[in-house]
Formats: sequence, C-alpha cells, structure tokens
Amino acid sequence: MEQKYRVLNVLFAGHAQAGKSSLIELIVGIFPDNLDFELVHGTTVSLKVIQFELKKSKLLLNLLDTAGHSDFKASPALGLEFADLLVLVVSGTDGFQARTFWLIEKAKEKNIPVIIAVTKMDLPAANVNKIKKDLEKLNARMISIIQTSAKKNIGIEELISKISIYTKHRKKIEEDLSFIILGYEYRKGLGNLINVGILSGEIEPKRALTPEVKTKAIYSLKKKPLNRASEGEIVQLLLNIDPKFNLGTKYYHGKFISPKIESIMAEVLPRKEFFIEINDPRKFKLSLEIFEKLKKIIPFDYYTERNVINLLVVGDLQFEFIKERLEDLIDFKIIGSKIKGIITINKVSKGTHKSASVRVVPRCRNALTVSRENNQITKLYDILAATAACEAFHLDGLHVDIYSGKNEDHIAQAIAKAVDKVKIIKIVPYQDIIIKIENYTDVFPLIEKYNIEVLFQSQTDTFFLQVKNENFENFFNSLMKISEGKAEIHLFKFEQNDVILAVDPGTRHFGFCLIEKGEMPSLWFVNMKTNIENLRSHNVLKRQLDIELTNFLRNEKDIINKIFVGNGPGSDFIIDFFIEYFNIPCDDYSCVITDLSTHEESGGLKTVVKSRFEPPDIFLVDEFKTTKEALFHLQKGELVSEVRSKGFVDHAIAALLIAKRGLKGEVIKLEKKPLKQLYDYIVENYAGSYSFSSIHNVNDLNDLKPGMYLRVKDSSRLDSNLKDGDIVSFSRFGSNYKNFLGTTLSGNKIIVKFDSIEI
Ligand SMILES: Nc1nc2c(ncn2[C@@H]2O[C@H](COP(=O)(O)OP(=O)(O)OP(=O)(O)O)[C@@H](O)[C@H]2O)c(=O)[nH]1
Ligand SMILES: [Mg+2]
Repeated sequence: MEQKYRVLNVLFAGHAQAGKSSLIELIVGIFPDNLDFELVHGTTVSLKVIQFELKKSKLLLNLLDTAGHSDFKASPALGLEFADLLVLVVSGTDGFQARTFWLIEKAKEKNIPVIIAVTKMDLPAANVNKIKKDLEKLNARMISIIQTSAKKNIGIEELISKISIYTKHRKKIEEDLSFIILGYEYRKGLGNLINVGILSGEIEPKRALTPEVKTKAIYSLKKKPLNRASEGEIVQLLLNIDPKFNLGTKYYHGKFISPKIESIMAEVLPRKEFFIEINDPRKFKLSLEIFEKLKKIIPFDYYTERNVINLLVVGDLQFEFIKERLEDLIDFKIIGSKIKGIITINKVSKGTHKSASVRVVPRCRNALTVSRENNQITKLYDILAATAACEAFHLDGLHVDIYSGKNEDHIAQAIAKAVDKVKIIKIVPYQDIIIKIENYTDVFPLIEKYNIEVLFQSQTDTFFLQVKNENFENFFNSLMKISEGKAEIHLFKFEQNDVILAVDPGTRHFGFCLIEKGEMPSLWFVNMKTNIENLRSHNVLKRQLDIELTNFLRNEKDIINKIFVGNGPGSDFIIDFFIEYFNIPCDDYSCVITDLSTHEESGGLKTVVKSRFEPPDIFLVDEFKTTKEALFHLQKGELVSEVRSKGFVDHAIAALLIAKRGLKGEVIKLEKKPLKQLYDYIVENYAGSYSFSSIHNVNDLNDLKPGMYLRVKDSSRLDSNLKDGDIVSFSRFGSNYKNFLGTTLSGNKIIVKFDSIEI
C-alpha cells in the first residue's frame, strides 16, 4: 500500500517547549512523548516518527518529532539528516530563541525548505509581527508563517495543506543503497529492530549489507512485512545480528559509517563528564547493559576505569535522564564531574529580555562565573531552570553579570540574546590526544573504528589525528598490528614551560592560538576592519588588534615567551605589531628567528638567527600551505567550529597547526617497544585517565611482584623486536620506585616476567 503513496519526511523542530509535540498530537491524535522521563519532565528526549496518511492526496507523512532542549540536540540533528521539509515551531509568546536560529542555519546549509508554525496564538501575549521582523533580519522573508494553537485548534488544516504541497524528487532509486539509523525498537521474539531512513536506492529482505550483516526482514512502522522499501521511506530492519550501531550511523558504499565522522551529529559534543562509582561487580556489569540500551534512545558515550564509569554527556538534563534510568535498578555514587572543553564568545555583549538585563564577558580559560549586583554567585546552573537555559548552559568560558531579572527564564533568555549577537568560539576538548603518524597511510579503517578526527592530512603520508583518550590504547595496538609495526607515531606533548602564541596572518583575517602549560590550546580570530595592504589604516588596525588581543590574552600577556608567526602575507605587519605590543627590544627584526631558507628570496624581512630574547622570541615559521585542505578535514571534525564567520576556522586552525609545527622539537617519538614510553607519557601527560591496569591488567603498583607475568594483548606487535629473554626496564614507574626489570618470555606475544623492583 505504501508504494502508491508519495512519502514526505517532515521534521518538527524548534526551541524547548515551543509546542512541537502538542502540534503533532493535534494533527495525528497521538502525543509523541512516551518515555517515562518525557512524561514526567514534559519534554521530548528522543526522535519519534509518527505516520500520518493523507488519503485524498495519496501522501504518507512521516512526522519527526524532536527535542527542543539543547541537551538532547542530537535528536533534531538526527532529523536534519533525513528531513525533506522543516516545520520550524516557534512559540508565539517567546518568538525566536537560540534553537530557532540554529535550525534555520542548518536548514539553509542542507537546502531543506522551511515552514514556520507559530504556536500558542491563543495566548494574549502572542506576537507574530515580532517573528516576521526576526525573519527579515535573517533575510528569510520568503519563509511562510502559519499561526496555530494546539489549545484552541487553530491553523492545523492550513499547516497540513501547506505541508502537502511540497514534493521531493526521489531520483536515486537506481543508485546504490544508503540509509541512516534513526532509532531502535525492541520487539518481543524478534529482538532489536533498527528504524532506518532510506537515503538512496532500494532495500529488500535477505540482502547482504556487509559480509557479516544481512537484512532478515523489513517491516513498515505499522509492523507490516515488506518486500522492498525505497528512497525516502522510513522502515524497520531486522538484521542477522544484534545491532549495536550508534544512532545516526549511515550505511553507504557497503559500509556503516560512524555519525561522529560523517554528519552534523558530530556537532553534538559531550560537554560534561560525570563519574559514577559502582562497587558491586555484578551491578557494574548490569549498569553497562543499561547504558547500551540507553544509547539506543539518545547518543552518549562512556568509558570505564576500574569500578568507575565515566559518562560523557551534553549537559545536566541528559545526565539526569541516564541517572533516573539507573537509579531504579542500581545503587551508585556520583563521585564527581567535570566540564569538557570550553566554549566561549569573542567579545563583551549585552542582552535584555523582559525583566532581565545581563552582560556577558568572554573568559577564555575559566569556567563559567556569574555575579548578580556585583556579588559573586557560584554557578549558573544553580540559578537557571533547566529547560530555559538553552545554550547558556554550555557557554563555559564566560562571565555573566546579571544587572536585573525577576526570574530565571528571563535571565536565561537575556543571556542567550547577548550570546546570539556575537561569535561563538569552541575550543578543543582537552581529553583528546593529538598524534602524528608517518610511514603508513591506510589509517582510515581505524579512524572509523576508533572515532578519530583527522586534523590534517598531508599530500605525502603524514596524518595528524585527534584520538579520544579512552580509545588511545586500542587504537595504538591496532595501528601497530595492521601496519606490521611500520607506522611511526608521534605524540604531541606541548612544551611544558613555554607559553606560546601563534598567529596565522592573512591580509584581512588573523587567527591566534595560545598554548599554555597544562592547558588546552585556545583559539582566537580577528576579522580586521580593513585590508592590511592599505598602509594608511595600519594605526586603526593596530588599535583594533590591541583591543582584541588584550581581551583574548588577559593576564597571560605578560608570560608569553614564544611567538610563532606563519609566513603569510601579513607576517611583516603582525611582527611590527608584536614588537610594539610586547615591548620587545628589537632593531632590524633581530628578534625574529626563522628557519625559512626561502624567506630572503621572497623579499621579506631580513632575519637573524639568535638564540634568546626577553620577552618573547618571535619565530617565523613556514606557513601550512594546505590550510584549505586542513580546513576540509577540520570542518568535518570538531577541533573548532564556527558559528557566523567563515574565516574563523581557517585561520585559527592554521595558527594551531603553526603552533604545533613550532613545537616540532617537542614531538615525542614512541618507539616500537613502547611499554616504557607509552606508559610514561600517558601517565605523565594524561594522568588519571589512563591506568596501568587498562594497559597491562595490573590494578595497582602493589600488584606487581617479582616473578609475576605481565601480558600485553596478543594483538599487539609493540614489542615484536624483542627476543625471548630480552631484558625490559620500566623506568620512572611511580615516585617510590626506581625501576622494574622484566624478561620477555615470548617476544611476539609479549609476555613479560617481572624480575626485580628497585625501590
Ligand atoms: N496556550 C498554549 N499552550 C500550548 C500550546 N501548545 C503547547 N502548549 C503548552 O506548552 C508546553 C510545551 O508543549 P510541548 O508540545 O511539550 O512543547 P515541545 O516543543 O514539544 O517541548 P520540548 O519537547 O521540550 O521541546 C506544554 O505545557 C503545552 O501544554 C498552545 O497552542 N497554546
Ligand atoms: Mg516535545
């Protein structure tokens, strides 16, 4: 029956509490929220697909209801990957809010047509003209607006008829099959079915998707068995395996591709990490099973360390969701949490909303701080209601001054408005390890498997990868295995004592990167008022840079001791500026240190190699010529993302790459016998997140006894050069111990026997 029907996938998305679910209920007669958490909290968590047939026009509508709360942003992100049409639900009383802007931007990027459904028009405060004005500001006047009310049943017919005039050309029937995993449904007797949206081609039962994975059967959402399904349809697949794919996984070219690499789901970064302790091993195992089930409802990650489970979530409400599910079954203790990475803005901004008036100030390397009438208050979380806080929750690199505000909702909206006016800058999450790989090119299977971001790939065979801390060991072992030990791995350890500022100078855009001891690199971008080639405006530009950099560097200005400048069109200009700004005693550029052999020929500045100056040395380094190429990869990854300005990513990343190049001397080479080095460096640099146990199945220093055997995973070729009986020394193993000595018992299997411990 479905075959005769035209299919249209309509995404309902909008800010939290705008009235999306209510609108769908009015159309279909079914309220989409069905999870306990959703009903208790009155907010949608996961993506729902509700079908609605328009018999007259032979149209099957797949209505996709999504979450508005930013902690569950993954659900609209997932919907955007498959939607033919976006119904942007905007509350008539609140107008445009943070999520509204984000959705309009994404729909534009993905060429998805938009209809605006203004809800709550029954309320006296509803104001559709304000929404029209907001649309004008966005240059999106063409979007049609329909006024509705779920309470008074207004505008539904008009909305449906507007939706039904859209058609989507399905031209890819002959193309290869591709689909996206939108959800899971457990069915008694059958197990887990996956809900897939077919992106192209056709699918039939008993079809081999990969050598291991086959479709056993296909069902419609109404649970009817189907002989085939094609592009645009949402159906359920029963596979020959118990599916463990993450939500948002796409299948194409015969492969399942992780959402972290491919889609805008990748934007949904974990922003907080919670540590949960469970002492009973049986319950620990059970909780992992619960987490696996929950991952089928909302995307999140976790990793374990002994009896602690570390949950990576987008925000507190998402954690609440997981916690509530766990609480019913298991006793556990929350032993801590930390914010991952920092997101901040680029300049001071003010916002007002109803009774509230606030000012937000970027604080690049601090977590969120708040003051009300000049009194410091602890955390914004304490004063903001969960559903209202929208993006403000995640703008950790901020200070917020609250001048007035009767309630939390007003304050949150005012913050969101202030933030909306300025650029948002994201900074690298610090848990990740950045490595460089040489001598081996076939790293892509591992990139998928271990959810790795490709930061940079050179034309030769060098890769810069950002590897999740918790995946590092497995990744390392696998790489050694598949490359048969050929791959050369370098680990980036940022120079511990230097504070480094790097800049990628363009003629109009400057990217800055600051690297400090024990800190993640911070990025800054300056869009110059005019082109630096215009000599007469140099003084104006220098004043602009002065303000921007002072804002970015704050107290760190005085402790910077190295500057790396990319050899670009603006390098002479920025060097001049730095000499003044940092008050560097420097005649004839004698403070500039360069290793550029070609620089003199290019007619640039004369350079003298000198060892040291106080304060900072300026290093002129070869610019990455392939910034564009890096950008190509980076935009898919998450190192940095920009919200409004296109130039930001390009230059800021280049600055980071320049800084890394500048730190070339600090790159540590891991040998192929890395037991010692791998351990040392990981423990030294990432202490707390790696334990010896996860590498060697030893839980404690005390567990290591002379005569005991230490087995490193069979798959590892780390020590393939070792011969039986070779002596292995483990140095600097904890402060109380000088050395461990071991003998290898079997070179390839790397079984090491501990011989002695020097204390
Ligand atoms: N007065 C009035 N209230 C409405 C209308 N539509 C929804 N509401 C109320 O607004 C609140 C949120 O409605 P939902 O439909 O759950 O909103 P939502 O957009 O799905 O919310 P999230 O799932 O949290 O993003 C509920 O209390 C509804 O009763 C409307 O047309 N008029
Ligand atoms: Mg809802």
